Amino acid sequence: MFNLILFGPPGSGKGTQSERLVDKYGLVHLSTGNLLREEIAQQTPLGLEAKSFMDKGQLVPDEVVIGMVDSYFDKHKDARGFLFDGFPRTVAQASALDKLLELKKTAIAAVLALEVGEDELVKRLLNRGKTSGRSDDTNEDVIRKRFSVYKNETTPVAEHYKKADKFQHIQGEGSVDEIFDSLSDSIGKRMEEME
Ligand code: B4P
Repeated sequence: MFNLILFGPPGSGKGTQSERLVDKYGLVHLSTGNLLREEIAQQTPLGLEAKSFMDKGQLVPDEVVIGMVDSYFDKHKDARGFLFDGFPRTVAQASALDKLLELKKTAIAAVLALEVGEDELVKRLLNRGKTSGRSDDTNEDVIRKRFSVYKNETTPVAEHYKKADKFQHIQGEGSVDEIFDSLSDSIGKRMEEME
């Protein structure tokens, strides 16, 4: 299996690039943000709980997210590999993911981190908010809150993978095509190393 984590702050292009990468490499896309928004759309109890956190720019509790990932794994037992988008977002989620992958006798192959400046991120998210209907993208205070949560709770996840020498920075500003090419170069090299 080839398992990849796309890492980066809100609005850095994880969702945008993931859609293309899963097509190119035949990976299963696991976006916790998308899964949570599906739960909200279906008005499930999990979705209603998640919405109260997401609307404030906070993270959804670890146990909720980890449970959701676990059942997604069960539904995709034959996957050639996963692309994790927006997960893990805390060190507890990263440890849980290590354990889930260990049970499948596999591990993370690479963590690619999209680097984008904060002003550009705010611009992208407010712009998306005009058409996406996402309540977490329309209010600049909520967007800033998401950045502070990212700094405090999610950046420690990078250390978790840097220790294992699996972490690489990718320039996340530029055209979607340019960034896709940089990501593909890194993935290609990593796949060769693993052969
Ligand atoms: P997510 O759905 O993961 O979304 P995101 O971080 O906001 O966006 P992403 O980086 O995917 O940006 P995108 O490509 O769309 O999270 C939403 C919320 O869900 C979180 O705040 C949290 O509450 C909750 N949540 C999710 N996962 C969780 C977890 N594991 N634990 C706890 N809570 C969790 O790009 C953004 C915009 O930029 C788009 O409009 C796009 O068109 C544009 N764009 C992309 N690339 C561009 C480029 N190169 N140039 C210009 N614009 C670009």
